[in-house]
Amino acid sequence: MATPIERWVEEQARLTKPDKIYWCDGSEAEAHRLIEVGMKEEKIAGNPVFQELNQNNWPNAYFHRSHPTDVARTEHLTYVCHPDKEIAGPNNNWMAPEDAKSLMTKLSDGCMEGKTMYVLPYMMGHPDSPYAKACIQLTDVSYVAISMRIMTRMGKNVIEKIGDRNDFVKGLHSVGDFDPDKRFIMHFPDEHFVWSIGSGYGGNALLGKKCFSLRIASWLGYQEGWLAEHMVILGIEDPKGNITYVTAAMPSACGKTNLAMLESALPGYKVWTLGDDIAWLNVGPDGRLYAINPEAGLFGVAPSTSMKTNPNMLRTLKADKFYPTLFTNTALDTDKNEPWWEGLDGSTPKNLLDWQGKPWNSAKDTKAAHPNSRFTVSIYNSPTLSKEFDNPKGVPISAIILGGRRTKLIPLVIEAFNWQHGVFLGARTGSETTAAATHKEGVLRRDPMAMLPFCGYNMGDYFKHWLNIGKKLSHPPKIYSVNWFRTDDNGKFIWPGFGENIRVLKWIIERVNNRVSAKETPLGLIPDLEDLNVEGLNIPEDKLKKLFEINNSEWQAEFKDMEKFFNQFGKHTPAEIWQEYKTLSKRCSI
Ligand code: SAT
Ligand code: MN
Repeated sequence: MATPIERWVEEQARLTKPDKIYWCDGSEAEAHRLIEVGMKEEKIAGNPVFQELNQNNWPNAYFHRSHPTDVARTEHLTYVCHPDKEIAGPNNNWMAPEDAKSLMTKLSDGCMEGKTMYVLPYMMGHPDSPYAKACIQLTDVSYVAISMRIMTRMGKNVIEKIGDRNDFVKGLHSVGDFDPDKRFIMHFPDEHFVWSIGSGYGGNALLGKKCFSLRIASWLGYQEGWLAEHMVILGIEDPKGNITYVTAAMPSACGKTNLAMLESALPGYKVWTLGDDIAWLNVGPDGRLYAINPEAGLFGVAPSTSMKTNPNMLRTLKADKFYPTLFTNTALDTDKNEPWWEGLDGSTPKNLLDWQGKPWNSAKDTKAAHPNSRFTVSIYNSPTLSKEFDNPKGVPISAIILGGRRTKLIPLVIEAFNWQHGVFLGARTGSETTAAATHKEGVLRRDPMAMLPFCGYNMGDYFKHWLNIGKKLSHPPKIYSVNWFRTDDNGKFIWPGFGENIRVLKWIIERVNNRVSAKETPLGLIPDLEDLNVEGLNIPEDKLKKLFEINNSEWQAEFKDMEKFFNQFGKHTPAEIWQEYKTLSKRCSI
């Protein structure tokens, strides 16, 4: 008798018509074989899927060049297919599940002809964790199979774990013919099913990542009483050896990965990494909030990664441990056969191919590496990996940090008065866009808890869910808003950022451990300046004060914008959020 997994795989194979079906076991020997297949047999836009890089300087590293139109997530082609549009909310593209399925069935008919279908059994979370989920993804390219081996815990044991259950998480993926007009990423939250065609890019194709672990998991969490969040998880060790665990949510280009692997500028302090992208947060038996990272790898932006911005990431990328490490759409130094990107330490190599494989020189007005070029590397390679990473229970969280990029208004750090106020701080979070991403600098986009593209249901209901989780916690974490990006009158960043951010983390852990007091302001609690260690930074006192300045007249436009944002969700925006909004606007009135 066929098992539910076998039956489901057969059904998908009848539609997609692969030449072969290969069941992955997740072993290292298999990864070597699949890399060989990617180097010798499979091609994307005429290029081999993998190219071996200089193994002396970059152990286990392989290069991948994507289809030129397939370099990032495509939010406008991403749909959340709840039966009712209102459940999806204004924050999601929506299609009725039957319509989405008939469209996808048409596009998928025979899409794997001439190819191998890889069956990938994987866990999101440690297999022994009560919070982990067993999943099966199908794909038709070795790049995705290998990437999933790095990013998740893949193995045959998952098949045994699922056994004859039917409720496993399902993902059907095909790169199709990479036609952007036939590219769709469809989510069916009630069926725990993601169906994606036309793209091989991380967030569109590694279906355990944003698609399942955020969009669908956020919906599961809403129903089951937990949170799936776009957050890093880290442990901060003080000079006495005590470790305090925190999570942090930030929109892209705000230094989330750097924070997760921060190299402390303060002696005696150390950061331990548990995750750089996703946290699942559950209420533990002791009334505290526990975090696990469902992933097992890091999928980070290469440009700007250097020994200055993130030395621990470079150490991770060079570690000779987990096989393999991938570089996607970086430039190639052809003399050394090494990956290269803008911002990497050292001088620009003489002979470079750009991310599309064309000779490049620095006189050109283009970037050699694609701005969204990526590395895919196992978290086990990280020298800062927390010893709690594999703890099935997760780690107890003492502080939740919510950040954005704001040149004005938002102080360096604020502590929320209480959980409800903290949820409001997260809900109002906005970030200014950077030139690299949009060509329009300084445009403010609201991105609550950095979840706007990833919340798989109505964001108004999501705020309510956060408020409800707070009620279940007898020892809730304190909530903080941070902003590393405030500028002075000349438009220069006041705060040095990077490893110096430990100074803010130090204040936060002193607060949660009741070691320092704080000053009340209309926005929340801020440090007494003598409690913020700025020794050696040479920030003049007037500038330091500017980091915390509240200018009521500047806030008026902010209130209008917030109101417009919260109004979008209509009756779904909780009364508590409006209450916090009104209290704050009254306190900051002119
Ligand atoms: O969506 S991905 O995980 O591929 C990258 C991102 O964070 O945008
Ligand atoms: Mn992310």
